[in-house]
Amino acid sequence: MKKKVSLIGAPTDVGAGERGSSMGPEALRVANIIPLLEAHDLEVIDTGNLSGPPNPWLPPTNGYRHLAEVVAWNQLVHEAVHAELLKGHMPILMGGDHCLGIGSISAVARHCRETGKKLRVLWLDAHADFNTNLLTPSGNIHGMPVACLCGHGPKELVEIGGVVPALSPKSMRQIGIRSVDPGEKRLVHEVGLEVFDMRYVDEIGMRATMQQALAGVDANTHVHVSFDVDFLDPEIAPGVGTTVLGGPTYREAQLCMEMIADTEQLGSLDVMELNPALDVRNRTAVVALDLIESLFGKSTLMRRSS
Ligand SMILES: [Mn+2]
Repeated sequence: MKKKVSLIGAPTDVGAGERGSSMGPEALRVANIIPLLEAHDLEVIDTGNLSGPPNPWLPPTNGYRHLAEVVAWNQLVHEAVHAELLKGHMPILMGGDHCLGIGSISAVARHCRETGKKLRVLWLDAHADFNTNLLTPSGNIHGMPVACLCGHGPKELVEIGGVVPALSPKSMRQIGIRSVDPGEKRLVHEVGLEVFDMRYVDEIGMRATMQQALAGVDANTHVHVSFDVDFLDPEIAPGVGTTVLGGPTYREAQLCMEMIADTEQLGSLDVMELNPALDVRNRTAVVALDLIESLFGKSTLMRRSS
């Protein structure tokens, strides 16, 4: 029987500092996400787009921008992702800005608790997304999802998964990080989050980095990938709101995805921060999809699959 994959569109940019990631789901559809996944022997169900509150575009209150809207969107995402997991489908959340990782990953963690699975979250991002309202320079909640998942943040977001913290920092590995605010850095160290930043990737290479990030993943592990498209070097992926120079090259990113695919434990995926308003002829969506195909076992090279 074919594996079933459910696409969930979350067209919002309420957590971002730049408008446009709300168009991300459609950009992925236009770049053919459905037929491309079907070509990898998957049954693809497009559940359509979630419908949440509009972006009021207001300044921060108490260090948060649009907290009520962010909460509403994350509750919708949490329920949608959890419902697909219950059906035995693999959810692919099409963002949307990365604040929605709170709803998505809290749902995956809840599902793992309910089914007795171990969880490994791979956070592919230029940013650690570990800000709090006291540390944040901007108030944009897309800089805070990992902190919220680990129990640091507003009650409404921290409690979305039913258990606090929704995620133990021990379950997460961050890869590709190259932009962290000073206060954020302190907190990341304090909670003991394992971060493979770009310096690390430069020094030991993507292969050894991924071997470490995937160490301990076994047949009872649910691997969740939270793919912020700004993980990639802006040279290949200009269509994001917060580009940071010095990200993984195309080949490095391919290797990263291929090594995740090799584990055969991918259980859910977020594709976040794709911003067609900043893109060039949808090329960032095309690159993101190319990498997603590798995550689903597309073999670009000469190896035989076993
Ligand atoms: Mn992010």
